[in-house]
Amino acid sequence: MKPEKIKKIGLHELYKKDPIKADQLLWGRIGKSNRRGFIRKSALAAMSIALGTKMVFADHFPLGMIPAGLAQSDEDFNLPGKSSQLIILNDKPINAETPADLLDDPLTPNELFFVRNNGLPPRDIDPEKWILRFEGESVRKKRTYSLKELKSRFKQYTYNLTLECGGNGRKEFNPPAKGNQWSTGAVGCAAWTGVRLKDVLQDVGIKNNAVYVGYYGADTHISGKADKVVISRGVPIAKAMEEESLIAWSMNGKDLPLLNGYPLRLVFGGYPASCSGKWLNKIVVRNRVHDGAKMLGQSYRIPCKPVAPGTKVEDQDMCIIEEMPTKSLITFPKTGATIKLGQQLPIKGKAWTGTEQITSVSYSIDFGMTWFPCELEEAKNRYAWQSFGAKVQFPEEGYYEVWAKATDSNGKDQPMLLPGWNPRGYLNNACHRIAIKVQKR
Ligand SMILES: Nc1nc2c(c(=O)[nH]1)N[C@H]1C(S)=C(S)[C@@H](COP(=O)(O)O)O[C@H]1N2
Ligand SMILES: [Mo]
Repeated sequence: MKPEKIKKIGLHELYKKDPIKADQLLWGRIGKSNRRGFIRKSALAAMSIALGTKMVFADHFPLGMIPAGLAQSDEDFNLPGKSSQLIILNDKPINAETPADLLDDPLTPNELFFVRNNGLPPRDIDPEKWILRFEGESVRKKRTYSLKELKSRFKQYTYNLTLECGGNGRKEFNPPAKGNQWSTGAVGCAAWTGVRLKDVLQDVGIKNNAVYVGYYGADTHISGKADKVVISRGVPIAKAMEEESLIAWSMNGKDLPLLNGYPLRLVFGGYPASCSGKWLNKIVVRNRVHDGAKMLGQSYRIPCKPVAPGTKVEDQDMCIIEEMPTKSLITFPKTGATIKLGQQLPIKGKAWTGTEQITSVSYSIDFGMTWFPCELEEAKNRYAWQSFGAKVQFPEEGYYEVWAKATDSNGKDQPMLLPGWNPRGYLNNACHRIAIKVQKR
């Protein structure tokens, strides 16, 4: 869209009318980093319009700066339904992560929950007309349900479920892996409400030969090709049948945000979040491992056997990621905090695992030589993250790092250094570290 056209509609109105278009327009012109980052020169014309007036001396405005006037008007320039504090990693498709210190809430607020889109969200969503289809070799008969029917026919459940992108932590791998350079923030835990996938599958009727469940969503391919599937992943039938596996329409008591799959999505806690299909409109029950987009090749797979960093691994030697590993994050204080010698430092964080629950968390201030136990909250349900905390004392002034390490009910804990390198940079569950400076009183 030409800048003249934006002016006619007005960016604010456009935001109200068509937030996705407005966002593509704005973020598409800002370039690839977040808006405190880099602006292309060509973006300045659009910026002037966004600012509501001509940007005098625009030619002199330094690259790498963002107009202060934009930084202030957070409400108008957010991703729809999202906080301006998310860090935008990619604008087309939209990918945004949550800084560690903003994951301190018991449940991640909707506006702070990360966004990982592989394509473009659907437009003109009418929840009244939303249909979910069931197909595939292993359904007894094809069936459809309206969103209304799902809500009225089945018992509703709410679980706290952690979603983490398989690529969370990718940024640290060396040699680097292509893809969104997530640091630590492609994770969140929300209270999801919906119906059990297994209840609906039972209602549909599935054959004994069912092996896998795959999803399709209403988002569209970045290429603009209408028939090209963005992503169609899924889970083994046993995972689909777990009590906590939901077809959900609500997050923390509210409608799903548009960017997190409004009006309907799958939620599989403990599995890579890529299994949790957004804008869900079709489920296929398969008599073999689902072979949809991003199930095959190298996507969401790791080498079946460990390899040396940089190794090229053939497709047939790559295995599908299932349970996510044990992980934790220090969410308070923010890295870089300074305290006075003699003061106790309260630390807080979250820990989660793809299997059952976390049984202990410990911290170290001497780079892993000695570890002390943290207090740990019980899991509300399986796959919910658990809060931990401790009060830390430092012996003398200087630079420290606080490290945290979680252990789950299978005895699995976290590596201090990067875990096994893999071509696409998945499953980095290395201990999280924050820097602390202790100064004389
Ligand atoms: N339809 C659809 N579902 C999707 C995706 C997508 O691009 N389209 N991305 C997947 C990936 S890779 C992740 S990590 C999660 C992210 O969920 P969130 O954006 O709600 O945090 O959604 C998954 N479900
Ligand atoms: Mo993901």
